[in-house]
Amino acid sequence: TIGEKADEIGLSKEKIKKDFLQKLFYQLGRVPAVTTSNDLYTALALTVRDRVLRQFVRSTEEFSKKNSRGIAYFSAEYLPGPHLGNNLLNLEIVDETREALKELDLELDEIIEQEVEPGLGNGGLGRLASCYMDSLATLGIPAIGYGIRYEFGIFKQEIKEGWQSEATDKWLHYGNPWEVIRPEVSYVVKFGGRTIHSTNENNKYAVEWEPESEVVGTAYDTPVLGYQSNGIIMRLWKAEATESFDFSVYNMGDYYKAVEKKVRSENITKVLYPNDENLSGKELRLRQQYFFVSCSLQDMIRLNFVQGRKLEEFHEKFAIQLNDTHPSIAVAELMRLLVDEHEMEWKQAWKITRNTFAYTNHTLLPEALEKWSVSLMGRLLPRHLEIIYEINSRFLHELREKGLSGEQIARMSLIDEHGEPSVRMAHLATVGSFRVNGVSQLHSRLLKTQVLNDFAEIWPDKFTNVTNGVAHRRFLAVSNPGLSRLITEKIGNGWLTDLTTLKRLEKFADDEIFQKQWMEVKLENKKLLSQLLEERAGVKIDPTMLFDVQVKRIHEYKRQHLMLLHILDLYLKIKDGKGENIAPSAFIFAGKAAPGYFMAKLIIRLVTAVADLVNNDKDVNKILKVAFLPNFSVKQAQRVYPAADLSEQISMAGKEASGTGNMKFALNGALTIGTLDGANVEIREEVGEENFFLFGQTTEEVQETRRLGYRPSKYYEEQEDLERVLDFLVSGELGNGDHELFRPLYNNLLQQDPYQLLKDFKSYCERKHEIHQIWKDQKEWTRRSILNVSRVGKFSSDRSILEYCQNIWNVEPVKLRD
Ligand code: 26R
Repeated sequence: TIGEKADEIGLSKEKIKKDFLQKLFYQLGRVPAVTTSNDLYTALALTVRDRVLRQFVRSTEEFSKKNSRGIAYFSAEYLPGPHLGNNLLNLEIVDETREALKELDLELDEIIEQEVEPGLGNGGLGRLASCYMDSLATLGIPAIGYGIRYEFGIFKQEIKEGWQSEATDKWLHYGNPWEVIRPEVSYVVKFGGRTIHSTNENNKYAVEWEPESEVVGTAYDTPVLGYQSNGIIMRLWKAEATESFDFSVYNMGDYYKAVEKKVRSENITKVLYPNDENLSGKELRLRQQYFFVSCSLQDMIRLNFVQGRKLEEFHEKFAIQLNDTHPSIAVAELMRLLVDEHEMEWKQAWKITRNTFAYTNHTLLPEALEKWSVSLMGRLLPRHLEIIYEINSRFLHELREKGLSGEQIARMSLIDEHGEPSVRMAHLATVGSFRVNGVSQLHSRLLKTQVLNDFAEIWPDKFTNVTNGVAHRRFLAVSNPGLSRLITEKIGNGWLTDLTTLKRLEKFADDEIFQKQWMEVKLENKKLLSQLLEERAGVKIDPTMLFDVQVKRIHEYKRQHLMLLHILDLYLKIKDGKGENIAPSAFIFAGKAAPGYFMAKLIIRLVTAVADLVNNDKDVNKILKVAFLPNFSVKQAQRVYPAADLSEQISMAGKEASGTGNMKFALNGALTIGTLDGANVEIREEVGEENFFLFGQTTEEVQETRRLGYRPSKYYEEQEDLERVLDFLVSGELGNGDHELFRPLYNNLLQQDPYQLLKDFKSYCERKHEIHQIWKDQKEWTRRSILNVSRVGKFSSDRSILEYCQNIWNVEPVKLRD
């Protein structure tokens, strides 16, 4: 019977309870009477991990029988979020576990709360990698996610006197029950030194790399479970010193100096770099990139041999997806391994390399396009620089043969000769890949017509699009149980594996009973978020207010300050007694600023200043509230999306490659106010333009505005409301009477306004006004909310991964079942 089977494989309530107590006793040395909450969490995590590993081992066996092409996802960042709740869902033992614990007088949700998540990424790019791991596993694709096991993840954000301050993220402090160390899976990685070119015994030209130092990378595996059975691994590398870690010092016999160097070599995987910061010259970052790429490629070559295959077939058996350019040194490293270490001819090695890699671009921002100075690369990776020069010289030769102009050839070169010579990593990735993709239709088009236009012209077929998607099991099923239950009651649970079945909700959009249930679920979620905001931000919010939310990294291009200008406009109108049309609103912000990004930090300071002003003003605080939720993370995100009424996706058009928060909000029934940027375009297309609040210039209009010589002060002069709001920034009424505090923001907006807030301000406010009128008609709002959810089936990462399979990797998903 099913019951017996569940018991046998450990999925019954009884078995879970028994194992939980055993873990508590034998692995932690505790009995239920004396435990800390962390003991309870660890015991449960270990109980669940056993079951996860069982599924994982089964899938690995299945995969090796199938012998299909394996996918290696190379990403410097992952943001898996808390594992426990997600794994329980995927094992389908949420209820059994809840019951088992209840019998011990324990509350599952409280235990889940204890988990400290791995913050091994910055934001969108890292979270996308983890969404893709979820879908790869669920769809049964033989895949492995390679990355770095940072000892300290993204910094912990605290708010002190209104400012962001950073603390180290000690996520491993209580141990990590989800990972399995593999000491036997380890590789040596070399750095620095020199290359020796010679002709060997067989009269064959050979290059030897004599490094200055070496480190060892050791694998730490975290199983990632898919829904209902499959499991793949995320393999993260940790750096350790080798025995003979430093030749120059070691040979000198200076033991303590050598130990010092040893410690330094272990620094490689110490800490994740926050993005948006000026990373040029950050040697350690290049070390990190090369380190994890080299370990991963060596691991794949080993696997290739273990599976009894020839190196010549490498590209047939593996595809490597480069998550942005961060791992793009892999192109040169694979060439080095094939040519130098495995003595393959250059031409053949290049053919294999170009048929192995595919590259995903995630940003068009010029300051985020990675470059490494030739001098740094030559010092750290002398052999790779030679290989890059060789790739480049052959490539430029090809271009000359095609008859391209000298100017165009210089633009396409892997080496940027303007100023300090540097290697353009996006060019290396593009030349070394068989496919290049952007992450939304708009972004892929801009990639082809602007940033990589020269390449798209010579290789039109290389370029493609895969619109991002999100793990809806985590961002709906796990994080919004109320809505999930309601949806499943209506249309069954097919949406868990096929999100497009949400379409079946459409016919209930006008059903008044269903609308009422829908509103009740939202209200419950809003109550929970209110509690959290009271605890963490000290702001009391009436859950019946319109929850107007912007959560994402803080960056000028995302324009958090546009939302703030609008809030101040409402504030001033209420003070003038002209607030009658304003719907009671809670404006909720969260997100981290890169520690070295002054403007972003000032924007956070402005949020807290506006919050102080608004929340403490008796004329206003019945109508408006403002809150900044500190330390945004996957865990926090899971509590925010379910409670949002309005999703703010207001970046300047052409700047947000895709956005993925936009999808998570819509999936949880928030309506969107947004520009025609990134995936907003496609969300609007899906939900219908009448159900999406559009504002602002298009990408083309933005570019035209700039071309014509944008003068932001024109809008200040022409629009009284705008003038008043901007002047208010430096009136001394914000930030405890300090006139100068927000002056840099004020000056920036009036003088440059690179993201054209002032130009879009008017249309933003108009849309907001309309939103407030519609909000007053709760039935209409709810109808639109239901329609939004029923039409966002496209944005599951399952769909994205299927597109990668079909259009890029050329693999078939294999569904494995019990
Ligand atoms: C090189 C360094 C400065 C750096 C810059 C930017 C490192 C990392 C980044 C993060 C970028 C690449 C990123 O996270 N991009 C985001 O990727 C998401 C997933 O595709 C998109 O949804 C989002 O629009 C995009 O900003």
